[in-house]
This record gives sequence, structure tokens and C-alpha cells, in this order.
Amino acid sequence: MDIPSLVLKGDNKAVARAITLVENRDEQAQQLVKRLYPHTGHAFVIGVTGPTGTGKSTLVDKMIIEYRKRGKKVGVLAVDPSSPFTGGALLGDRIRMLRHNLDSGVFIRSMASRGDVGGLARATRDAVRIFDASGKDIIIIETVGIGQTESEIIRVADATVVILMPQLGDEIQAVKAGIMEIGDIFVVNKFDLEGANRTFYNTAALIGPRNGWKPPVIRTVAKTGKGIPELLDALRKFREYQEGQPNRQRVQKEKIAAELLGRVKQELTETVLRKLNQSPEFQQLVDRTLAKKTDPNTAARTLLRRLIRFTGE
Ligand SMILES: Nc1nc2c(ncn2[C@@H]2O[C@H](COP(=O)(O)OP(=O)(O)OP(=O)(O)O)[C@@H](O)[C@H]2O)c(=O)[nH]1
Ligand SMILES: [Mg+2]
Repeated sequence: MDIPSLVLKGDNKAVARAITLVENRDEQAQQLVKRLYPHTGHAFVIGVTGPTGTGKSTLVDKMIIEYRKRGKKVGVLAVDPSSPFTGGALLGDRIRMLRHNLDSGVFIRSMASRGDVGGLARATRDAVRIFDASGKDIIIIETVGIGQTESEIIRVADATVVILMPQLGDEIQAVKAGIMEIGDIFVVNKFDLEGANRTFYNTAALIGPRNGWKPPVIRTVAKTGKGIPELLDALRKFREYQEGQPNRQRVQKEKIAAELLGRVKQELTETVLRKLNQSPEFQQLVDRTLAKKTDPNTAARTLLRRLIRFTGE
């Protein structure tokens, strides 16, 4: 049986191979996603993000256990834009995976950047679709941090959970970094630590309703699993809210439109820059700029003019 057929049967080994293909941008990957795409749309995709060390991995682990109790199949993608490509699971994830080793209803996989962050967001989308087609009910995307790339990756999710903790220093930092805008649900984890109540009230005070949804703040102790059922309940409520929105169709259309434009932009930039980089004209302009016969700005504009002519404008 070929990889797509095995993925559709829920074979985790095939899922792993399929994700490697999209990660490597293998020729087969495009055909694979094409085959699987009609079988997607069933899963609920949850993004989990937040500053380093707030307990995301611990929490996701407990979420898996709770979802399994509720009879859901779970796929986890641990995406780390800052770490180099490893060609498979990171050590930590291998250890985590061992805990769920005998359970075919769980699959954990890490993805790392090869210095190509736009590509990482795209690979994340494809990996989500592979999980979805393989019959996972819940897909969790776990990312570190709150930068530009992370928010691009988190946009793939249907719901975003932001994990904070007491003693983070200054919650205002989180506000500045734009983290408060992306959360549909907030978690103050490590509620066993001192200052937890303060963080809870400060966080709640910063969140306002958006389109009739007031993001809740859930208190958890990921180490013990306290608060995890409440988190899953909040996620279910959010899903129901989202599915009941009258503009749902339009939102989904906008998401697809953004994805298509993003993909075209990426391909276009890559193709054009690669060709440009190989062209003698480009090398000449580099030399001329180096020799101060022209300046970088003029040189860039010269190239751009040629490109526009090249694409027929
Ligand atoms: N006291 C306390 N410690 C916790 C809790 N949850 C997690 N931790 C600890 O916090 C540390 C960081 O936990 P991780 O789950 O690795 O945090 P993370 O957010 O995934 O970290 P990065 O992936 O590095 O950003 C570990 O030592 C955990 O054992 C909690 O509820 N209470
Ligand atoms: Mg982690």
C-alpha cells in the first residue's frame, strides 16, 4: 500500500514518513497532500504558545491524557523555529512519545526550521492536514515564544491557547509583544507558585471581549494535571462558539485566500531570487556596487526594473 492510503488508514508510521516528505519538500509531498486534502476538515486544531519555560510541553502532555480519556485521537506537532533541522523527533519529544508509545491514538512529532521560516509555516499546515486525514480528532501545535514566525505558525490553528505563569517578571512584556491579542483562551500555569493569583487577576484585567467571545483565563498546575479538564471544556466551548458564528464561511474563505497568496508569494520570491542569483547581470551589479560604480539602491532598482519587464508589465 502507498503512503497516502496508509495515512488514511491511520497508520502512524506512514504519518511520520509523510511529514518527513513535506518537511523536506520532496517531490512526492505535493501529490501526497493533494490526495489527502479531500479527507481533511474533521480535526480541531489547537495552537499552544507562550514564553519559554511556562510549562507548555508539560501541559500538552496532560492534555493528551485528558483527550484520550475522552476518546479523542491526538496528534501533536512541536514546532521550534529557532532550532535547526534535525530530521525527525527532537530528543525531548522522543522521550515524551515513549510515554504514549503503546497508544496508537497519539502521535507526537517535532518540526524544526532549516533557516527557512516561511517554509516552516507551510510545512506545519501540510503536517496538520496529514494528521487530519489520518483520523486525528485533535491536533495540537506547540510553539515557543511570541515572535513573527510563531504567530504565523499559530495562525494555522482554529484556537490559540496562551500559556503564562506567575513570576514571569512583567506581564506588561507579554502585552507589548502582542501576545494578548492572539489568545482565545489564556492559561496561568504553575498555579502552585507564589504570586499566581496576582498573575491571574492581571491577565484577566487585560482581556476584553472580541466578537462576543470573552477569552477565559484557566488556572492550571500542569505538573499534577489540575485544571486540565477545565481547559478542555473551555476549548470545546470556544469551538461551539466558533461554529455558531454567522460569518464562519467568510472567515474560512479569507483563511484559504491568505494561504493561497502566501504560497504564491513564497514560490514567486524563491523562484525569482534563485534565478536572479544565478544570472550574470546580477553578479555584474554586485561587482559594480563593490567597485562603487553604482550604489546598492540604484543596483536593486535596476534589477527590479528588469524583473518587471521579465514578467511582462
Ligand atoms: N511548579 C510547577 N512547575 C511546573 C508546572 N508545569 C511545568 N513545570 C515545570 O516547568 C519547567 C518547564 O516546563 P516545560 O513544560 O518544559 O515548559 P515549556 O513551556 O515547554 O518550555 P520551553 O519549551 O522551553 O519553552 C519544567 O521544569 C516543568 O517541570 C507547574 O504547574 N508547576
Ligand atoms: Mg516545551
